[in-house]
Amino acid sequence: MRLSCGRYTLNLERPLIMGIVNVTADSFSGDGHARAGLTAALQHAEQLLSEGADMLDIGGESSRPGAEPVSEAEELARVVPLVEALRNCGVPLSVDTVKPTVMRAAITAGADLINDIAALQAEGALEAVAASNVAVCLMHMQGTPGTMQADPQYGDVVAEVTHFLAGRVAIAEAAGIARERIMLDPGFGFGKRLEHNATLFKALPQLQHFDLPLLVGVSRKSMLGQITGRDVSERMPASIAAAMLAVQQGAHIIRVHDVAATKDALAVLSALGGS
Ligand code: YH5
Repeated sequence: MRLSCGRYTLNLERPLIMGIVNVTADSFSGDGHARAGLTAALQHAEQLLSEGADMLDIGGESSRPGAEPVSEAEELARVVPLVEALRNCGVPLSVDTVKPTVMRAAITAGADLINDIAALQAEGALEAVAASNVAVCLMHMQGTPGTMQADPQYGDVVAEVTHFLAGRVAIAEAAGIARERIMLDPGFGFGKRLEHNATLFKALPQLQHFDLPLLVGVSRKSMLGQITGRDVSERMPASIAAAMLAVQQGAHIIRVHDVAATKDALAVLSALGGS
């Protein structure tokens, strides 16, 4: 399996680690100088690269349940300088955004992948990606980040997620985004209770039927807190276990906070595991 990803063609025969880089503090002070948020994010990115991240996912707007929305200007100010600073870091750069203006600016600045939790449903998002050669991750979400965890409801969660993703793939292809540029993500925690997440997780092999790369993001999420009773600061072991299971179930790319630990676990899985 391969993914055409901006300046890169990724070979997905081995699982790849996507390291999470959040730029969430304000990037600019009143006098226009970059502030702590940007410097901290750049340092964090460099740390993840030194730990062996295969790609970085840069996000300027938190999509955690109930998080505050960020203005377009603020998101641009957070994301674009970071992409520019990292564009020659040697690995593909993903940008986690739902905003077409941010997509276009990030692509111009050097992004190779748009990671859109809204699966290009915003007005102008399909066109922003189609006009480039970057890859896109199409993710399933029920509702919006502000309210998605209030009362998620499904008849058949696997059927609904599969149906949604199939529709978005068809729309993306019709808009001119080649299949080679598309990957899929069931969106763990996005409008899903623990039972929905567990059902979907066990159904990951069924999502192989798209014959598209699968991205899985479970690192530190509430579902792991519910399973273990641990606070977010103590969820690394649970995150590693879930990431290894995801890979065994067919995930090609795992989106994680803890790159070094995940890399060790993947090495053990590769040496001693089934695949
Ligand atoms: C994802 O799954 N997730 S942002 C709450 C947490 C910890 C982490 C309560 N962007 C995904 O990581 N993009 C996010 O603790 C994503 N797939 C893709 N493609 C949410 C997140 C998180 C939320």
